[in-house]
Amino acid sequence: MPELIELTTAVAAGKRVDTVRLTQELLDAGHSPQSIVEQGLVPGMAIVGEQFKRNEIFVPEMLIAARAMKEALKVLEPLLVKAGIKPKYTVIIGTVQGDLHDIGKNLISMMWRGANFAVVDLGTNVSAERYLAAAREHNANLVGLSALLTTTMPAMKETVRVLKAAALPNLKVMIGGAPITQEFADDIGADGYAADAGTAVEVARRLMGEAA
Ligand code: B1M
Repeated sequence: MPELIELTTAVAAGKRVDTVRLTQELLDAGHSPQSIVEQGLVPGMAIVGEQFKRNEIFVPEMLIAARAMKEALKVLEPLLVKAGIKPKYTVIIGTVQGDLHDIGKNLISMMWRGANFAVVDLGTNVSAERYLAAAREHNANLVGLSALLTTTMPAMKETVRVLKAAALPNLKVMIGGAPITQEFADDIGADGYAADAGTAVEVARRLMGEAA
């Protein structure tokens, strides 16, 4: 039976075929999809980040690791997203303007779908105006903003400002991403912050007035 650490090593090395195989084998061995993501795949991307910071690898290697992770998430997605009854809440999600990182955002999107939210995913590099237009069009209950770069945190602040200025009834705004903290969320007036995908479900439910 494979160990989660083998999956971490495979994704960090960008070994797509091994990553997908180990993901399936861990599932078959009884590991939950959540534990595979949180204890297998995410630590692999953290290793990649550290290596990049130390100039041991460069953007192409990061991309190859990201591709391996995405393939593994395709295996897990149907299990994370249960076929549910009609969703009660509509949420918009996207990565803020200037930021192209989408793995964390995709993970939150999957978890929210699994929690029976209707999710409209705007992708990456989303301007404040696009978030607002989508919130209006879909009569959204929640807008989720993701940012992975310290340089795109100002775009997050601007998006929160634009959404709050529009004063759409009952619209909540939630933020997250590696450089984001609760303190930053409080500073820019976001209604909620979550550090990871599991907490993102709890926080979204709480913002909708549901028990987490
Ligand atoms: Co980039 N990158 N990257 N990158 N990249 C980071 C973020 C970095 C920390 C690496 C490093 O230096 N150690 C660094 C940012 C430094 C900083 O700003 N302080 C960095 C850099 C510098 C860059 C470039 C500028 C590099 C360059 O070109 N010189 C460039 C920027 C491009 C751009 O966006 N304009 C760049 C490019 C890329 C790739 C395209 C090669 C690739 C992205 C591929 C893709 O996403 N499709 C990439 C990758 C893979 C990474 C790392 C290695 C991994 C990111 C990831 O997917 N993590 C990353 C290092 C790291 O994070 N340790 C790094 C796994 C994912 C599951 O975690 O996204 O954090 P994460 O999501 C988590 C939480 O943050 C949270 O929940 C998720 C699940 O637990 N969360 C939310 C996220 N969004 C949320 C929203 C919520 C709630 C929670 O509510 C709405």
